[in-house]
Amino acid sequence: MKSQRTIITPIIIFILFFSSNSFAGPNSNASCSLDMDIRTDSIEDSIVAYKNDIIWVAVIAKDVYNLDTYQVEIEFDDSIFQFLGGYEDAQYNGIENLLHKNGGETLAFKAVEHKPGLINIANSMPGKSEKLAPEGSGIIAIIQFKLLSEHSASLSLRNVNFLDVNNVRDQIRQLSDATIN
Ligand SMILES: [Ca+2]
Repeated sequence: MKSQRTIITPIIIFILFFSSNSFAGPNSNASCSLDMDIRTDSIEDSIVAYKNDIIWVAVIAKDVYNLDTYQVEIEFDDSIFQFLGGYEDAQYNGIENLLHKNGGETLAFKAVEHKPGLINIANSMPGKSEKLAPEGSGIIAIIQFKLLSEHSASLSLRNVNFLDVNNVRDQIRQLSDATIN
């Protein structure tokens, strides 16, 4: 009995150490939110809009560290929102993607409606450069919707993953949803 315990204890310690380690990467304190008004610098988590309005929603990453790659899903009621398109940034409006902050390039930005009511967003920097990978906060996608109804409804973030230059993945737990009224 005693010998069994001496074997099991180090295994448990190893599992605890390993699992806590794998959940606490460099972006474990980062967060992600939706800004319903891209014309202002502050984050508006709700906006008043009407049927047939076109709305531009920014996806904001906050407090990232050496961000290299991200994946984000937005869930919505497709009887209220019609997905029109997704963009990496809006440089004509002076809005630059966070990954471009240090002069880096991006590869294969995508924002597609994977199935009705679920948009899948992904973007990445080619190569691995700590110099180019950004710290801090900024826009990581801009999504355009048309409103099909007058009902209030929400846009929800889910399955948000940030990867740093060493491919360490953090699933982002601090997610803020947004609403239209
Ligand atoms: Ca804003």
